[in-house]
Amino acid sequence: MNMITNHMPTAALQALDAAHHVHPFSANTALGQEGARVITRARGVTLTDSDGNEILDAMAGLWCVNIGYGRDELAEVAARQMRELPYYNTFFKTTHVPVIALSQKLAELAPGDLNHTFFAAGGSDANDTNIRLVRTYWQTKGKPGKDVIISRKNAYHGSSVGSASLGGMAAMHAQGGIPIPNIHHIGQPNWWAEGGDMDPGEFGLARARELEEAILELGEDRVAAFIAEPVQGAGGVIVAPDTYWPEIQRICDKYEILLIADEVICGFGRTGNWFGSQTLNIRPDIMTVAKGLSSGYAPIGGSILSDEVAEVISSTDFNHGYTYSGHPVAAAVALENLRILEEEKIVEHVRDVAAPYLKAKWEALVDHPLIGEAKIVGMMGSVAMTPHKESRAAFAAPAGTVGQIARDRCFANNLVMRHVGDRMIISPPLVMTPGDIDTLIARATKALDETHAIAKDQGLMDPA
Ligand code: PXG
Repeated sequence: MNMITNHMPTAALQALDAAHHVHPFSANTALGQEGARVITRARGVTLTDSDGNEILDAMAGLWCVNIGYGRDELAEVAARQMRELPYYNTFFKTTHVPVIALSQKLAELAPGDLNHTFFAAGGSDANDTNIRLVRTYWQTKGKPGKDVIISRKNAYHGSSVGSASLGGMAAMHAQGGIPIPNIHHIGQPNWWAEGGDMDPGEFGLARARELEEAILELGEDRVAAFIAEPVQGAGGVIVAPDTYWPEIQRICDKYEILLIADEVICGFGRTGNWFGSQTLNIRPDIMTVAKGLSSGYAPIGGSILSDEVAEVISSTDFNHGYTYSGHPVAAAVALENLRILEEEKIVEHVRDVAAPYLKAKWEALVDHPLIGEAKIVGMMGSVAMTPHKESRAAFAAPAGTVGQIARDRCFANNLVMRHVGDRMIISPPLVMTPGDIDTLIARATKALDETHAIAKDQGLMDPA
């Protein structure tokens, strides 16, 4: 049997990695010189690396391992499905049992009349589907001019040409000729960084009204849809002020545009409900899902459509699909993941136990000398590091300088906590116990103390 095991010394694995593997979102030459950390196994909420270090994973992989690592049930379901039917397509008048069962289950779990799923292999391709889908929807309804999609600066919707165009990451738009035409970006509801002298409520309203201004400026007859993450994830876990989402919903209701909630991170329990749209009380026409759908055990994503959107799309030949749309092994794994989430009441565990416990400890980090703001919704949180809390100042050093130090101190303390610029973010497995959360907070605090000491030593505590 061809097992891929940790059979070489770490340095040899790192050298081979540097020689032949091109990492995503990395400066690969510099990474090759430093050596990538080799992760060899994981159980529960803990990763093990090739040197035997045990690391608490407060990012759930890449925001996805909601049920935690090492669940044999998923491995067994995958093996069984591979033996029964490893692959078949759903293009040419065929279907199969796993995709039928998963579609039905998603219709049951998704709110309102979101009852129909178009499958992809992840979030990027699901959002590409959404671009083609909303434009085809309006074309089919006799309004081909409605082809502009409004999104937000600093949003993350994926890395393909279409989904990265939807996203609002300036560094991504600087490479490779994106965004594609007819994508319009409005401001993000990031009060800490951009709120100026407004109070958070005022600022939330102002940012939501940018949607209305954009619709009026572009013309309602040109706007197809608005897409947003209920809580921005990769942008730094940006939690909008309370005034924001009700106003966005009002605007979407008033004008004839589709609301796409990108639930790739927020879905499947992350915010304390099955979907972030429920936590934020929004009524999307389409939800993008991926990540927590399979807890990352198999690549799968999709677009969940309302009855009305599905009816319009189904009335035409939608010329779109992926080889792996509804892959039977991924669908079977996702279904087993949903069974575990449901039967083990993991969403309830988040809502009633883990999230309230984490929230109290996370928000107390605001008393740390380096932290100016601590935000958390369910099991996704962020803290903003600052040299001067009162003025919400950024550091004089380039954005991310202190963040990178903090990230490295976390790793040194056996904690995976990410940085986005100078914000530190977490998105741990949903199955964390209060004991795991105590460990997380203790390691995070130690890493922040060390970061503060280094920043002072290196003269990095000057405000911009
Ligand atoms: N939408 C959202 C909201 C996401 O967070 C995608 C779409 C794209 O999904 P795929 O499966 O194509 O990756 C994502 C993915 C980061 C990071 O640095 C975040 C994601 C992916 C890679 C890195 O936080 N989110």
